[in-house]
Amino acid sequence: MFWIAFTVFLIYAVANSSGQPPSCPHGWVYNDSSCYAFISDYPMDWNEAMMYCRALQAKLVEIETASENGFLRLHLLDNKATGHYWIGLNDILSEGEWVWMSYQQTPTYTDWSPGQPDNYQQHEDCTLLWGATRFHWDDALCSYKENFICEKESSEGINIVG
Ligand SMILES: [Ca+2]
Ligand SMILES: [Ca+2]
Repeated sequence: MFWIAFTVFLIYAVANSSGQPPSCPHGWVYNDSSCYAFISDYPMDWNEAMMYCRALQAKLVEIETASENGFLRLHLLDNKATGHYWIGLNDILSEGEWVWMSYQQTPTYTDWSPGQPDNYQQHEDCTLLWGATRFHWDDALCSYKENFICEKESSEGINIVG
């Protein structure tokens, strides 16, 4: 009996010793070195959402890979999220030239909904994860009040000295 208990303890200890646990602020969700806040209680226009994330030392989410995109969509679908979620992609400066907000970088990965971006009525410059297409992307009016997602780096592996 002792050995069974000891072995169980060992397996438990080994399983939990693989580095520091990823660290995100309370209420944020961890994935692959980033922390995400899904904010649906205070719908905001695109600019307000960007400022709100900034105030949290974060940015409006920037999606660089299919795996990050898949994680976000799955999280929304799993949680039966409704509405739409702003992301940090826009073509405000130059129509049709989409850039991620923080470094004005052209996206290397996109996941537009069928027929999007359509710049409907020549006024759609901001991007959201569109509930109607299970959160594939759509360009929309920046002034719409929508939910949004903030992203920041997790504190995993960062040693605070002093
Ligand atoms: Ca990202
Ligand atoms: Ca559109």
